[in-house]
Parts: sequence; C-alpha cells; structure tokens
Amino acid sequence: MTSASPTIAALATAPTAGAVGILRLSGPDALEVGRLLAPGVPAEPTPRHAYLATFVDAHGRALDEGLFLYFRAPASFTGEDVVELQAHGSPRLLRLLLARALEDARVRPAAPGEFTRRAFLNGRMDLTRAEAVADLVAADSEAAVRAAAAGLSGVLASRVRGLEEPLRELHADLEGVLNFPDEAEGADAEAGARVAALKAQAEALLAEAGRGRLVRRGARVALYGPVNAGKSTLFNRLVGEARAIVDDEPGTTRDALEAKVEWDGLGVTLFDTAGLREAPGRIEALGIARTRELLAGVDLAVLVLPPEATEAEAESWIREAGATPVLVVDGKCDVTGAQGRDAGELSGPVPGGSSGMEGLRPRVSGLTGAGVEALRASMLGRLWGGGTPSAVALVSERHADALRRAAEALSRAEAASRASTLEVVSGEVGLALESLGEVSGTSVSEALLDAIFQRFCIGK
Ligand SMILES: Nc1nc2c(ncn2[C@@H]2O[C@H](COP(=O)(O)OP(=O)(O)OP(=O)(O)O)[C@@H](O)[C@H]2O)c(=O)[nH]1
Ligand SMILES: [Mg+2]
Repeated sequence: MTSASPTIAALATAPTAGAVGILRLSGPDALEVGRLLAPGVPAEPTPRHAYLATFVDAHGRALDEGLFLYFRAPASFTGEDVVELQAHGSPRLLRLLLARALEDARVRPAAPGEFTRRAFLNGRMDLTRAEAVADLVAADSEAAVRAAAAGLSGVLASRVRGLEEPLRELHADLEGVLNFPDEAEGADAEAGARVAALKAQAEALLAEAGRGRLVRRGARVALYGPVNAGKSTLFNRLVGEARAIVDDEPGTTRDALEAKVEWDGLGVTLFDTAGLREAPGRIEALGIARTRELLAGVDLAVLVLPPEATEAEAESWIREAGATPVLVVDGKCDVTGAQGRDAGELSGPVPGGSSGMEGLRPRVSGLTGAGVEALRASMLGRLWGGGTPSAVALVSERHADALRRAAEALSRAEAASRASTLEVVSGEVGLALESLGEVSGTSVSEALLDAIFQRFCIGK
C-alpha cells in the first residue's frame, strides 16, 4: 500500500483568512514536489526541522515566505514521506501553492480523510483512533473534545482489544479441537463460560453507545407542562438570559424555543415549549401533536407543574412524553413555600419515570432562582447517570452496530454450546470476531473505509 500510492496534496487549514495556512503533501514524491515550491530547502533536509523558506511560482518568483517541514517515512502522520508548507493564511495564496503542487504529474488532490486513511492503512493507528481524529475536529463541547482525545489516546481501542484478543484465542482453541482433536483435546472445556463472559463484555461496551451519542451531538432537553406553569421563566434561568417572553397571560409561548448551553462540559440544547391548556387528552390536536413530536425526539422531558396541579394530572402529563424519560419538577415553589405537597406525595415514586427514579421531586422557582442549581444537577444525573462525560468511550453508531452483531453471534454461540455441535459454536465465534474486527479495523472492507472517511474533511 505504501510505495505504490501516488503523492497527494491538500490544504490542511480552513479556506478562510487566518494567521497561518498549511499545504500538506504525503507520498513518495512529497519531498521533491515540496522542494519545487521551496527551492531553497536542501535536497536532504533534516526531518522535523523547521526551515524558513521562500515559496515560489512556476517562474521562480516569490509568492510568500514561510516554514518548510519534512517528516521522513515511516515516522510521520501517514507513515509516508510528508511535507508541510506553512504559509501566511491567505486563501488565494494557498490555492496558488496547491495548484502549483498539483501541476506536477506525480501529485493528485487528496480525498476527504485520505491522510488519516493512509495512516490507518500503514498501521500508524487503528480505526478507532482514526475516527477519533474526525470526532475531535467535529467536537463542539468540552466533553466532546475530551472524549475524542481519550479515543485518540486509545481508550476505545484498548477496550476493543480486550475483547478481540480473548475472542481470537477462543476461536483458535475451538478450531484446534475441530481440526486436531487429538492434540487439542480439552481446549474447548470452558467454551460456554468463555463465550458468556465475552458476550457480557461486548454488551457493556455497547451500553456506552448512548453516552457516546450524548457527547457527540449534545443532549436535548425539553421543558413542558400546563400553561402558565412558569416554564419560560425557568427556561430563562437555566439559559442564563432572558430568551423567552414571560407573561401572566396563559399561552404566552406559541412555538418551541431553543437555546444551547454547556453544563459540566456537556452540550445541552434546551427547548421551551408552548404550554398546553387542558389536561392532556383533551387538548387541541395541533398543539399536542407538535409537543409530542418534540418530546419524542429529546433525551429528557422536564415536566414543570404549577402548585395547583394534582397527582392525577401529573400522571397524565407523564404519559404524554411516551418513551422519553420524564423529570417532574414542582415549579413556583416560592408560592407553595414550606406548606407545599405533603411528604407522602413528594417521596412517592415518579410514575412512568424510567430507571426506577424515586425520591424527592426537585422544587424550583424560576422567579427567585431557588432550586435551579439542584435541578440542573438532577437533569445531568438523569441524562448521564453517574460518571463524567469526558471519561466515556466514544462508541459511535457504527461501533454499536458492529458490537450488537458481535453480541448476537456470541449469544447464539452460547446457546449452541449447550445444544449443538462445536462446529456451530466455532462458526458463531468466528462471526463475532469478524464483526468486532470492523470496530478496530482488523477486518474492514474498502466500502466500509469509504463510508468512514467520507465524513472527514479534505486535508485531514
Ligand atoms: N411566584 C412565581 N411566579 C412565577 C414563577 N415562574 C413564573 N411565574 C409567573 O407565572 C406567569 C407565567 O410565567 P411563564 O414563565 O410565562 O409561564 P409559561 O409556563 O411559560 O407560560 P405559557 O408559555 O403561557 O405556557 C408569569 O406571570 C410569571 O411571572 C415562579 O417561580 N414563582
Ligand atoms: Mg412560556
């Protein structure tokens, strides 16, 4: 894969004006082509040394002055010879430099993610780390940056390896018993138990996909409930500015409003919805349809109840959220004060709430700010359920899909270890291994690589 691939070139920086713009070349002819643009650089430059160089056009006329860096194969990002020209960040100038590099017949433009793809193909990084590069570039919250950095340092890679290696050993043992029954006698003794343990491990990793999704795209949280409950006032408090209009006229908020915040490094999109007039079930069709649609798409629905709401009403509101977890909040607690709901009601289980959430309902006042910090903490707790966002293994949908198939194959292998032949067990273990290989990259097709690297930007 190395010497045969052509030299590629791309701008590694965004096509906007900036202090510095970088042209990157990778491949066997990177140094020669780079030196066409910077003829002052010695024919055998010291690797990783920053040369101050004049960049020239085809007629040798100076275009800019900048730094020339050479990374000799295989000690480079891609594992090939790499040259970076760091020029001034003028988009027009950079396009001239790129065009000049591409004039050389040995060079072609890089496809999106092609530098990282070559790094993967040349064994410089496994697939989870290559994908972490794209996650890092796309990260738009602190948690996303930290989680991507953890992926880059191999957190996910080592957990996948921890699953892949024993699975490969198991497969080898089973195949050994099948092919050389005499020599390998007894190697399949614990097959059922080993399969079960590996299945549990695959499922544990799979369970982190939800958190990965939260970190990547941020959490979505909607405030909803009866009209005039104080949703917009609370929304403004949570957002930290007066975004929503507040009025004592019921029905003030007509359309859902959204605002982006960052809590404990986690990106959160908060929605304020139009209050619904009647007890749900009798509400005018349009309003409830819109709210239901929104509630179905969020990670957490926060039901804001006014002091006068009854438990029966609370329960029917909770049903409106469908499968979305609901956090029930008693609003306007400055009004209810100490003689709010009695203790029995307060400590009752939250009907319809997922994960057996029990205990006190947060009491808040959007007006005074009382209880708002505690509410924020409860919301994060419900979204996150312990741990810190930055420590998560960034399991993507692609990884989750492969892990699910691996876990399913192991599940069938487990059943087969009790009721079927060793051939069947070994076949399923082999399938699990193959699915898992798609995560780390030990078994990937060109088509899968295309799909993965498509989401990269050019120059990465
Ligand atoms: N005492 C008290 N009044 C509040 C509190 N929150 C809101 N209010 C008042 O209640 C009224 C309605 O507040 P909003 O925040 O507009 O309520 P809403 O739920 O967004 O109302 P709609 O958008 O009409 O459904 C306003 O007069 C607010 O000043 C609170 O915590 N305590
Ligand atoms: Mg409102």
